[in-house]
Amino acid sequence: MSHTEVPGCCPHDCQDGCSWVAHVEEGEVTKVVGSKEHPFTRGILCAKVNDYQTRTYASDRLLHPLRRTGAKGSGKFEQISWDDALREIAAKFGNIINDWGSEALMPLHDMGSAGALQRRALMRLFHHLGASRLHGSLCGQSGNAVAAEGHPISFDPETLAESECILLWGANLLSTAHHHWHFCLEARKARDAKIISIDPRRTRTAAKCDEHISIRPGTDAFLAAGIASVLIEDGLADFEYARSATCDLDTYLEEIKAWTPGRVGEITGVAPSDIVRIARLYGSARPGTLRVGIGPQQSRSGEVFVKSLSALAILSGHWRLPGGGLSIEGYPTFDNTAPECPELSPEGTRSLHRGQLGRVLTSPDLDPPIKGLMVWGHNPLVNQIDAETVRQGLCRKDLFTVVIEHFMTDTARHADIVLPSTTQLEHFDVQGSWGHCYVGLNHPAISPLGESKPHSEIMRLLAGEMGLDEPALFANDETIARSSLPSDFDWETLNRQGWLYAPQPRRDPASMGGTLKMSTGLDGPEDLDVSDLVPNGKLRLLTVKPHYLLNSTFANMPRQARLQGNPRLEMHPVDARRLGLVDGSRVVAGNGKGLLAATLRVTDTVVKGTTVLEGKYWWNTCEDGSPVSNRLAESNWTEGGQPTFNDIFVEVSATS
Ligand SMILES: Nc1nc2c(c(=O)[nH]1)N[C@H]1C(S)=C(S)[C@@H](COP(=O)(O)OP(=O)(O)OC[C@H]3O[C@@H](n4cnc5c(=O)[nH]c(N)nc54)[C@H](O)[C@@H]3O)O[C@H]1N2
Ligand SMILES: Nc1nc2c(c(=O)[nH]1)N[C@H]1C(S)=C(S)[C@@H](COP(=O)(O)OP(=O)(O)OC[C@H]3O[C@@H](n4cnc5c(=O)[nH]c(N)nc54)[C@H](O)[C@@H]3O)O[C@H]1N2
Ligand code: SF4
Ligand SMILES: [Mo]
Repeated sequence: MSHTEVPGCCPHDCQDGCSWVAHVEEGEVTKVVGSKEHPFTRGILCAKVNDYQTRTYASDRLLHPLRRTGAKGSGKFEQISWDDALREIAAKFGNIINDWGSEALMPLHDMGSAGALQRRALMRLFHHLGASRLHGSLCGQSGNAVAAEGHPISFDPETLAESECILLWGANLLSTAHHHWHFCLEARKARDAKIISIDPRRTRTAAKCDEHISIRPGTDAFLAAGIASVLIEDGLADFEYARSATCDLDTYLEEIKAWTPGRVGEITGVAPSDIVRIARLYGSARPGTLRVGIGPQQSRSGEVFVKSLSALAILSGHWRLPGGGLSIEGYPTFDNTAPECPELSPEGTRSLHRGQLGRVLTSPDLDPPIKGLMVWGHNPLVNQIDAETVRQGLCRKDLFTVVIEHFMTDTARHADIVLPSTTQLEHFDVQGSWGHCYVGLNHPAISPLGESKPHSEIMRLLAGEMGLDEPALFANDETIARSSLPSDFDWETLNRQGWLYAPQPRRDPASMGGTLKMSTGLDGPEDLDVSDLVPNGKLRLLTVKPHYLLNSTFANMPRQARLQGNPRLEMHPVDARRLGLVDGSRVVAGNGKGLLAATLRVTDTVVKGTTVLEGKYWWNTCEDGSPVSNRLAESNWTEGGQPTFNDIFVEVSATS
């Protein structure tokens, strides 16, 4: 019996960037196992991905090109050949360019796959055609905006093991990046580190921490200011370090002075004695670390949140030591942009924010309007803000949409042409990471199922069909992959092993030459009324990452869907009592924009005034209403461009 083991990596949007080994028996993948040698993966994949082969072999997998036959969204399609699909797409794109100009074409991708080939390669074609470019992100954009001002927000996460106090600030590691938890445990074991969760929910992670500080969402910047004021009061601030790194320490100190633990407690809901205690623990650790998640960035206070934590980390001086400072992301040496060949895009081509699809597709002012859209690795109808506007945009009769997918997602249902994409077991790819310092490489374990194709091949075929002759559009996979790596990179080891450690040098705030701004622009305490934070009597709806799903990926897989369970809204018993709602009943959360249907779970694990939906479900998951929270979200972005997914305020009532 033939047995092979093929090194590969998980393609998904996750900071752990695992490496795996695919076991192939008689040409069929029987299991995928986490790589034992990879220092992050340590032999274990997560509960979402540890049966990845069932995704590849799923009976509802898309295996042939499809053409829409019913209304957009109806899900009615007919099977067509690749030749017909390519001919039709080439002709439509050609006509759009002739009639409306190249910028009327929009490519749209997110992190369904993180690979240089699966995510990036197709952009070569669009850049060469002069299509609208993309910028921005749906994720971590507040952190990116603050990093763009010069604030370091990352270091090698393996050095977390050297910390003496880790504040997991809005980061639910045991669900969202559980391999990072190893390094917290190492710090606990070797240095007796205290691990503290600051989160509006007692998450799986909070339950394993030394302490959980429950906080009102959106008030973290005040807590950071309160902790800073205690550091100053108790002589735990490192003014010398802060002065060397920044240009406005005095303004910051003036700003912080007013934020006494008492005042901060009123706003955040955190007891003043806890604020003082945590500040002392954090301030006297050598070093202390802020490990910060993405969830709290997804509201209008996103940038203030990140800035205030960066200021706190600078004030503490913890950046002086490895493992100390502020850690949101982590990167290997890997150029994500190069495989896209951005130089092919004509100078002056307009750029569109990838997280504003609803606005882009429906705005009467966009000139030229988008007439041709190609989406891959993204399910915008669930994941983009103001999903109803996205739906209206995707339903436009004059919009030609191509979706490249594994499954008939809500977004794919709105396509004119659906193209079947290979899964990670069927194609070659290479990827960086946004959580650690390893590059990953993926070998195909089996040939593509059905007529599915890798995206790099789709690019080459489409370029040929369009009669283009730019050589970059016909580059082979290895050439595209290697464009993301330095020329002296040890390709041979990466290729054989499937991963390679390639850390970037540690960059701390002091290395910025005293240019950083610490001041966070917080209003003074006298200007703030707690009741301003949540409109009268309403609850803030927080959407948090599901343990068994990856955003909306896997929501259609039977095992993951069963484990995740039906959509639930969690609510504190005090709120439930006030609203006359009982555990287990069907409820609707509503606001002026829409309704969300779910089952109520009454639990004191969530902070009062908040209701939590764990998960991204497809539109038609429940018979009595949709559980898509973005249907209730206004089209809003922070100044730095982060969609404010968590600024949804709702009334919750029993289903009548
Ligand atoms: N299992 C699983 N893993 C995933 C994903 C997934 O969908 N499922 N998604 C991946 C992606 S795309 C991302 S971006 C990462 C995200 O990883 P995380 O940032 O860890 O995940 P979130 O659930 O968005 O937010 C983390 C925590 O922030 C808390 N939070 C929300 N608002 C606030 C606030 O105002 N203040 C504070 N202090 N806490 C707040 C939430 O209660 C939540 O427990 O996870 C990745 N990994
Ligand atoms: N309300 C609310 N909205 C949010 C968030 C939130 O917390 N709350 N989180 C935001 C965040 S942090 C993020 S990152 C985004 C995530 O938004 P998306 O990136 O849209 O996330 P997914 O739901 O995982 O959708 C990825 C799609 O890619 C497909 N896919 C996976 N692998 C491949 C492949 O190899 N080829 C192709 N063609 N397709 C593939 C999957 O089937 C899936 O449909 O959502 C954002 N939206
Ligand atoms: S989703 Fe994350 S934790 Fe799970 S296998 Fe992939 S990289 Fe690892
Ligand atoms: Mo994300």
